[in-house]
Order: sequence, then structure tokens, then C-alpha cells
Amino acid sequence: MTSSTEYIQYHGILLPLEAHSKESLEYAENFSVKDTDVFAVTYPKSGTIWMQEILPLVLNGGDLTPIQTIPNWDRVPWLEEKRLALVVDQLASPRALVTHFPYRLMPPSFHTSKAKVIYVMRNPKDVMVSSYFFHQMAEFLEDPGTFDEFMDKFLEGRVLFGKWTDHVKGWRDTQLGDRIMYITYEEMAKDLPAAVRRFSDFLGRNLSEEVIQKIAEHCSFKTMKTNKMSNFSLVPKEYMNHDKSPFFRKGVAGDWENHFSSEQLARFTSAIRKELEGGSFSLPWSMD
Ligand code: PPS
Repeated sequence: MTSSTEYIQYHGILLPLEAHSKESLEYAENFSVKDTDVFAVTYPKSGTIWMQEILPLVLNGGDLTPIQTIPNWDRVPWLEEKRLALVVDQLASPRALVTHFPYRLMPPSFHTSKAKVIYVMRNPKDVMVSSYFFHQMAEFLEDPGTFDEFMDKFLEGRVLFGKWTDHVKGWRDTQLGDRIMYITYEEMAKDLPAAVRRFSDFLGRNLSEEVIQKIAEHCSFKTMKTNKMSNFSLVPKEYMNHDKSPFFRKGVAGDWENHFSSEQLARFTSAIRKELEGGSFSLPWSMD
């Protein structure tokens, strides 16, 4: 098997052909969202696979069967990816899905439904670092070039799913009211049981403290890294080469400090601030 590094342009954003196709995007556009569906929405590298582990457990009361028997991409599929059409009929109810789509690309049926959304945001500096290493290991993505070159691409939005700032701004400014909850990767990393409790409340699950602790334990970085249904070890090396950089790389907040020079930090901070100027929300982290 060989992989290719071809991309598809879709309404101004870049997607890898490895997982997306014209048909999968049409399928997403016409997807019939149910009122009971739950979406975890993330800009890439913000905690997607983490949510694919957490959501089924919150929705099913802590039964480990799905995370131990179904690969993450089929258990909680991406709305935009090719796999969805193949597994949609086998999804447990209520259905959990993930998407990297910007708000403007969500299908019409999503807007008229009562489906709920958990938007996970991560410090863009750590997103960029995580993405840089992911581009080294994912053979179906372009070589990221130098860290400096990749930073330019990231800030200009010449990366998968476009600009980080457009993604967070779009999902902050929605008509979804109490259908959406916001959480950060950093909050999840700091206190996972508290995050699981918030998910449980938001989704009306009323989980016991014992179940919340169990879910948090099974969704820790350490445990997930060894779960072959979630750590991408089932994917052939031609597609993902964990020798170059493991998918479960560090799993911490603040790794950017090990990679940014002071000049890069100034450039990055100024570009992000400029993009968010005059916006309706402020970032929960200091950008300096
Ligand atoms: S992707 O490719 O967009 O689906 O990637 P995504 O899952 O959004 O992000 C990958 C990063 O999330 C980290 N991760 C975790 N951190 C803490 N705890 C848990 N349980 C966890 N699971 C995944 C993963 O390690 C990537 O971050 P980095 O910084 O590269 O380690």
C-alpha cells in the first residue's frame, strides 16, 4: 500500500484526499442530523481523538465495549470523512460524531435539528506544534518544512481546515444558544473528571461519581496511548509512521515553550491578536 499527499479544496479549505472525497463531502452536506446527535467539534489537533473516547462512555454510562472493540474512526466518525457512509447504520444511539468543519459548512439539517455540540478549543501555539509533528508522521500529508515555514502556513491558513482563528470565531458566533458548550483542551488536561462531569450535565446523563472517575481513568493520555482501538497502531506504517512521531505524542498543555523562539512567539502572538481584534470573545490563555 502506498499513500499520496493529494489535497482537495472545499469551499476555500484544504482537506487530505486520503480521508475525504467529493462524495464524502456531498454526503456530509446532505447528512440527516437527528435531534439526539452529539457533535464534538474541533480544529485539528485540539482533542478530537480524546472526545472519540470520552463521548461514547458518557452517552452509554461507562460501558467500555465500544472503546475496546471499535476503532475510533468508526466509533465516532468524522462528519466529513469517507468512513461515515460505511458505518452510519451501525452507530450506537444516541449517535456521537466529530467534525473539523467550520460552522459555515455544517449541513442544513444540523441547523434545524436540536443536536448538541461540544466545541473543544486548544491553545493555538500547542495546536501548531502538535500539527507540525503530525505532518511528519502522517505520510498522506505534505512535509511541513521547517518549523518557521510551517508557522507561516499555519498563520496564513494554508493548512488543513483553514485558519485557526476563523474556526474559533465561527463557532463562537453561532445561533445555537444552549445547544453548544465550550471547553478547552487545557481544562480537560487539568481536571478530566471535572470535564467529564460537565459533559454529563450538558448531555443530561446524570452519571454517578464512580462512573465519572472510571471514564476519566480510561480516557487518560496514558491509558489511551495503549488502546489499540484509539492509538492508530492499526493503521499501516505507510500512512502513519509512529517511529517519526507517535500520534500520542505528549498530551500536555504548554509544549510550545519547548519549540518557539522569542521572535516566533512575538510573530505568532501578533498575528493571532490581529485576527481576533474587535471580536466578541477573548482567549482563555495569555498569548505571551
Ligand atoms: S486530529 O488528528 O486532529 O484528530 O488530532 P486530535 O485528536 O485533535 O489532537 C491530537 C492531540 O491530542 C492529544 N491527546 C491527548 N492529550 C491529553 N490526553 C489525552 N487523553 C489525549 N488524547 C489525545 C495528542 O497527544 C495530540 O497532542 P500532542 O500535543 O501532539 O501530544
